[in-house]
Amino acid sequence: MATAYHHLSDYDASTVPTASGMRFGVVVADWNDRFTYSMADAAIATLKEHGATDENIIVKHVPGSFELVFGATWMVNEAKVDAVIAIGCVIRGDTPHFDYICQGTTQGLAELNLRGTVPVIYGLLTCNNMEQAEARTGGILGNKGTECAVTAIKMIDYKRH
Ligand code: DLZ
Repeated sequence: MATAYHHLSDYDASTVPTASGMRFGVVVADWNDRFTYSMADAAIATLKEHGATDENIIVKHVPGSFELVFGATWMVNEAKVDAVIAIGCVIRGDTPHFDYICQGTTQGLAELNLRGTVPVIYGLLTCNNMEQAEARTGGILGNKGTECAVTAIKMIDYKRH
């Protein structure tokens, strides 16, 4: 569903399995931290609301969104998590840099998913401006972090059944 019609923090809690015993990796890019930290906070709060414990939520930071691929790979290989939530925010500038970061990061995260072992959840905001990022990180469209957390729980459950 298009974001314009979908509030990112709205979901039916009765459809979400318990996250008790599930182990999550949260990789957060520090670029545009005003937005990425808000998404990470929302993701962690939602995981806990559904029963995840602090010791089962491993949070690590990377400098920018481009490093999310390495960060997520590390989580999969070394941290033995059941799912990874990759959180970043790229905002369009004057050069094509935006396109390269978005493309490289998206491709990398997609390739990790193709391994078919640990689901990697796409928490990368790709925005034309600050207003769009604001709207999706606790603004009028909710918080993308909440949506990512619910998706992570559902994907771990998918693997188990
Ligand atoms: C260099 C850069 C630029 C221009 N913009 C962003 C951005 O909007 N969001 C983001 O997460 N990261 C940005 N970066 C940093 C790159 O992701 C990366 O950290 C550097 O190119 C070093 O590899």
